[in-house]
Amino acid sequence: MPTPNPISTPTPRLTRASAGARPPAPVRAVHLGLGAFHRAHQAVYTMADPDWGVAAYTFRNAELPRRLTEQDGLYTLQVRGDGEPQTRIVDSISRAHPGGDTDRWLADLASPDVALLTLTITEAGYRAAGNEDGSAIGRVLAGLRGRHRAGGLPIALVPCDNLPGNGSVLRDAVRNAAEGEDSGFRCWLEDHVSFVDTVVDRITPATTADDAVTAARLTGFDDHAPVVTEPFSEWLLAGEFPAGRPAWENAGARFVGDLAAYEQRKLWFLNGAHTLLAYTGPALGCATVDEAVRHPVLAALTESWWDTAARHASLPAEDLVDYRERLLRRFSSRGIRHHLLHIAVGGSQKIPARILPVLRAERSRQRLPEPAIAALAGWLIHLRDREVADPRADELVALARADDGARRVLSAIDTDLADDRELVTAVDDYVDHLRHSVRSNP
Ligand code: CS2
Repeated sequence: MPTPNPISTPTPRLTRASAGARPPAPVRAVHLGLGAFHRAHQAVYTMADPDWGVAAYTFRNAELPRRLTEQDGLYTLQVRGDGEPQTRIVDSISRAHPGGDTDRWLADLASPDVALLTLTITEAGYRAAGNEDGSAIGRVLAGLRGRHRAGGLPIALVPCDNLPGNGSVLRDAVRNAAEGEDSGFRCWLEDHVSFVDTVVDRITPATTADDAVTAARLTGFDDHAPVVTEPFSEWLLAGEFPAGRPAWENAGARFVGDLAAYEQRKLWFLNGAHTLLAYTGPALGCATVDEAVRHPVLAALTESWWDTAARHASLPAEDLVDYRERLLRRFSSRGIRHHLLHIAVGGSQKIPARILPVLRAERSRQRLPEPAIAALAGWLIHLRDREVADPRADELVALARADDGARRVLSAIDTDLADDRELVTAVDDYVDHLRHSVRSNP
């Protein structure tokens, strides 16, 4: 890596030649959902095995594949703890493509060299109707159909989104979408396509313009696609890789028999607290996670959420104590500005995975857990007052703005909870409580 250039010389654009990086590795893995998280997580694990290159696709962002292509797939990862960021040039992406490059997508998935497909398509991506070509599942199905026709070598599908049982969710979505296809293809799907369960973890906010300036200062390269992330990273996987896989364990990935307890810990403790803060923090004037956990009211709500979740969690109490301490350190880090409104996206998919299992367990014991009620009340305020990004936005906003909004919104995600009058009243009261807090914290 060259030393940063003096101001007068132009900063060289980051490419394999300028960075002295190895040539792109042969493509053996395909990724769908190229964004910051894939580049801070799976792509970094894949770097640990130089025999594996990734062809990464995105349907959301036409600009990013163009920028990455100009940089031969390279980008700077800035790992921000509390001190100066550590940088690393990531070189495992061999090619980046816009999702509209259908011929390339089909060719990659049909290729005998390709052994796996990883996905980060958001929680909502798994619910979209599969047989329309525009949905993520539709595209996966088209790719698998082509692979079957091209000889049908086996492949592993590795979803990396925060859903309970993400491997089974993907399997069901793909198999449902394949209903009506010929039985030869459907049998092949059963026998030759493996669906791997995963727990993924690395807090990775959206990149800002300042990040490119910092990347240039620290590396001496002009990088139009940098990524910022935290030091912590975890990847747990359970399932088969019938055509092989990179040695991800060399970068710390763990292959385990059963993920359920870890998945619950991640979804309830980390993601659940995120969702709680995403909907209550803005009401108390906080914009980011680190600001929120420094606010005394929100810090107490977070601890109370963790105490409540711990009553129903499968892992031993000591494990959870350590996990909570570490989470609090991760959330408080000033190195990362993780915007609450970003986490607030897609509540209809996130709340059922993160908050409702604990709430139901508490209601079955006749308890009204304040933090879960606060999360629902905050969501209601969000639906009423803000611009909502959610696959069910239109429906939810209309429900939230009706007279008995709390009951109606709950009925959209869980009809039993909507019939729970005590709960609905508690949520309504908490909306008033949060609104009063806004007035006292302008
Ligand atoms: C966050 C996650 O935006 C969100 O919903 O809760 O992206 C979270 O930062 C990651 O799961 C951390 O691994």
